[in-house]
Amino acid sequence: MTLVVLPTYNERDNLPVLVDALLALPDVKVLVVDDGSPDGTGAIADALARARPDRVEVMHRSGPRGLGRSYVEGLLRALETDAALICQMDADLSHDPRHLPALVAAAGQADVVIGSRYVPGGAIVNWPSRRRLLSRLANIYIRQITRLNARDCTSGYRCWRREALAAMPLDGFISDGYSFLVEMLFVAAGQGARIAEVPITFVERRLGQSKLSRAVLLESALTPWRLVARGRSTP
Ligand SMILES: Nc1nc2c(ncn2[C@@H]2O[C@H](COP(=O)(O)OP(=O)(O)OP(=O)(O)O)[C@@H](O)[C@H]2O)c(=O)[nH]1
Ligand SMILES: [Mg+2]
Repeated sequence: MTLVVLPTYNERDNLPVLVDALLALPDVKVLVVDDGSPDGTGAIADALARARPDRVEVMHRSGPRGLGRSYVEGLLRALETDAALICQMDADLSHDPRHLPALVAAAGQADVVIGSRYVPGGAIVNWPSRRRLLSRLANIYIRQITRLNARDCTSGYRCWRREALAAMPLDGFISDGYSFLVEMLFVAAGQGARIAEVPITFVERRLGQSKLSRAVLLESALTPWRLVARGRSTP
């Protein structure tokens, strides 16, 4: 069984479409981690779970919201299930479920598979050139500092073998925003995980709003340095 963890914050229009598409795939279950969305995404997720209790589960967070914290809680819960593969993806329809079978297939030969915009065949639809440049530069920056090999270190579309995920000390992670994704790859690579990439077409969200703030961007700029510093201080 493959379990897909979906962090949500104000995704009321996107979540039902995404969950429907995911449940159309065989052997896939969904875990929604909602951060007390003011737009009522949590209640919509509950309704989806009531309709398909065998395949949809919802966690409701309270307290400070955060993508990283949501992932920690969701992934730890995912590890309590019998899922052999645990996936993560954005809930704003930027990550098309039609790519999921390719990620799952590649996990036969890898510990983590990245749905990648920056390998041959990958693409981005509806991003202005400024946003493309920012993402490109972010990846060059991260690769230079962390020495990670992956082309797309910031993609949130991934498929993990459960053993690789279980080996990571998720509780001890230092980042909370989007850089949580970079930290996951960095820790996995440090543990010798085999990292693979398969091309995806990323489509910018059409509904709802981005949560990319200045604070999140700053954290993303600092995290690679903090990761290598920590890497040097622990044997
Ligand atoms: N649980 C939780 N989910 C979050 C939080 N911030 C963002 N998300 C979810 O994380 C995913 C990615 O967030 P987005 O706002 O789409 O970020 P982005 O893709 O960089 O920005 P856009 O290009 O504007 O979509 C979406 O499913 C969001 O709902 C948060 O604080 N808590
Ligand atoms: Mg998005």
